[in-house]
Amino acid sequence: MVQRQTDIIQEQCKELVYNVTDDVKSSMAFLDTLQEDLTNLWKRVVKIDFNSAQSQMAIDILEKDWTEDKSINNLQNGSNAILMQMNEHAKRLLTLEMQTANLTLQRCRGDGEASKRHLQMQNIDLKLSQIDHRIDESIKLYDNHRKSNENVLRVYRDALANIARRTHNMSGDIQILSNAQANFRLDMNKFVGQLPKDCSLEKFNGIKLIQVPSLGPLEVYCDNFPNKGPWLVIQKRFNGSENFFRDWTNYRNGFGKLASEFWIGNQALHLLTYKRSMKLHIDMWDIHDRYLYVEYSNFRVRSEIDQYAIEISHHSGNASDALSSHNGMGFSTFDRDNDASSANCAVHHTGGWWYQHCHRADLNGRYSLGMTWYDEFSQEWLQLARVEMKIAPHEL
Ligand SMILES: [Ca+2]
Repeated sequence: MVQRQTDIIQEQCKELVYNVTDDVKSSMAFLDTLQEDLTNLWKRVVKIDFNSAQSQMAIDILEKDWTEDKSINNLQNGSNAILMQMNEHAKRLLTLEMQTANLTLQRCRGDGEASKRHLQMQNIDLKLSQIDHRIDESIKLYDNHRKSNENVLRVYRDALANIARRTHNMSGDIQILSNAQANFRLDMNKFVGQLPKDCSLEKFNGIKLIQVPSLGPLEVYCDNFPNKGPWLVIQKRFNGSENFFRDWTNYRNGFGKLASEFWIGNQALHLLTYKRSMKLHIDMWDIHDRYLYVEYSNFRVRSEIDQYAIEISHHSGNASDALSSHNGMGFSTFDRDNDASSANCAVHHTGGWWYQHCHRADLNGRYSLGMTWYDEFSQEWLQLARVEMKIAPHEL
């Protein structure tokens, strides 16, 4: 843009200079013409002077002859005619002098115009030099900006190239990690797939890792007592160290420690029992350390949609069947009242259980005197100090 404006100004200046130069040339030619005219006039004046001098000589001769010639009147007339001619010459001379003066005046004016144009040209030269100076500054500024922009652009391109390199390297790392993760997942699935689905192959008591369908690997406690196992322990209490007065979510997910007191969780219970029939064995020791047990050859827990309702039947054992009366009941916690009572049995008995109206067995009730079993054989409520609930596949 600056370059274009500069070109336009230079063109205008050149045109102006050309015009002024033409004017000066015209003035000089005009002056030369005037000079020539003056020279011609001067020659004519000199000629007139010469004629006047000759006329004067003729007059002198005539005056001399006048004293001798009697026809003086005729001479007088001739003299008058010559005087008239002289007057005419004088007039023409005056006129020429006036014309000369006018020409001189015009020449002076021409000189003034030339000076004025000379000053204008000087001003134009000054402006041109100022414009050149500004153009130089603009060009320098433009160069500086261009260099600065080029530097910024170079830095930006370098940064972009670095990012591209790093991204490329990173994408390689990501691919490696992704492959490693996929391999790990395959290994993990393979490993989990090889895990047992229960404790049936375990020969020793302890914490084992099994595979629960739809849940994945799960640590459980396997127990070889009694000898009709091995058993997968779903609940254990023996010292009241664990709080069993918990909400629905806690009972769904399970709580406690496998090496101590715990509840395996209603969701795991459902997934372990809903596809194949399991048997439930319960070991009980009352506060007098008397051992009792019951066993149900059919035990199943329904899904959460069915409130983890219990299905239980086919009792055996040295304690009577107190749990079949809970058959079909949904699980209840203090925040989910699924019992058959107008009261909230979970709140009333500070536990979570398949309460009905409210219960004949409450193995998750308050540890101190609330953990009970109604034994019809002895027709008494057993006050339990220790309980273990455990399951095993029905076919064993
Ligand atoms: Ca109720």
